[in-house]
Amino acid sequence: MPAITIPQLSEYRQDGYVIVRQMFDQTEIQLLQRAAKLDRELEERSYSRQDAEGGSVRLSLWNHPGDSLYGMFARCQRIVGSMEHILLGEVYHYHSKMILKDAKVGGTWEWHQDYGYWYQNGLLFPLLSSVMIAVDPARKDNGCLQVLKGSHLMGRINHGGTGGQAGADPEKVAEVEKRLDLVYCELEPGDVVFFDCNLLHRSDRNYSDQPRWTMICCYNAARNDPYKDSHHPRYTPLQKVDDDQIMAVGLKRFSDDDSQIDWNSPLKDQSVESLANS
Ligand SMILES: O=C(O)CCC(=O)C(=O)O
Repeated sequence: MPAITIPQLSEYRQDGYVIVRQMFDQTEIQLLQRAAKLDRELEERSYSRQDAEGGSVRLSLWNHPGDSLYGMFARCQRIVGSMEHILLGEVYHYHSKMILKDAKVGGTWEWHQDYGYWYQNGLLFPLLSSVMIAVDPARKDNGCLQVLKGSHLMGRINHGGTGGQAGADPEKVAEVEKRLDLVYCELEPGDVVFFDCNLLHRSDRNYSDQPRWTMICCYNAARNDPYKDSHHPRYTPLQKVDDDQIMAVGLKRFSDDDSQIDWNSPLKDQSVESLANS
C-alpha cells in the first residue's frame, strides 16, 4: 500500500479527514495488536483523563518514536510519506499514543480540536496532523471516533476544561453541529484515519464488551518548529524506515515465541493418576 493518493488528499483537504482502508495488512496489524496487548510497560505507563460524565479514558503517550514496533509504524514510509503530502514538506514526530478504550469502562472523549490542546505549546501555525490506526475493530457501539465533517475550516476555537480534558467551546460546537455532518468513523483493524489538527472530534463511552484500542501518531511540519519548549518535542529529525521494517521488527519481537512449547496445567497432568492406577 503506497502513501495517501491524490483523491484521498483532496478528500482530506475538503473534509478535514480521510479514512484509508487496510493501510496495514492483517499480518502487520496483528503484530501491533499482539505487541500492545502483551506490553506490560504500556499498561504500567498508562494514565487516565476524566471525562465530564464521571468516566475516564486511558492512554499511554510517548514523544519519540524509537526502534520498537510502535516506532516502525510511526516512522514507516506509508505514514510519514502521507504526512509529507498532507503537510506539504518535511514533518517530524510530535508524539504517539495508544488509546486504551477498554470494554465497558473506556470513557468519553469530549468534542475538541487537537490544536486546542497544542496551541499553548509554542506552535504558531496549525500545521499538524494525526493518524489513528485501528488496533481493534472500532464501531459505534464500542466508541469509535466521531468527526464533524469540514469543521477544520472553522480554524481554532477556544477550549476550556471539561472534566480532566480540554473541551471545545460548547456554544460553538452546538451551532456547528446543526450545520455539519456528524460522521462515525467505523474501522477494521489495519484501517486508518488521517485528520487535521483543527477537525472537531470526540468519541462515546465504550459500553460494549469489546475493547477499542487505537494507536494515534501525531506529526508537526518541520517548518512549524515551536518557539518554546513544552512537554512535546521541538523539531527533531525523523528517520523514516522502509515499510517492510514493520514485519521485520514485529517478527523479531516474537522470535522467542513460546506458543508451540505446550505448557502443562494441573488438568492436563495425569502423571499422579497414572501412578495410582499402575
Ligand atoms: O480515541 C478517541 O476516540 C479520540 C482520541 C483523541 O481525540 C485524542 O487523543 O486527542
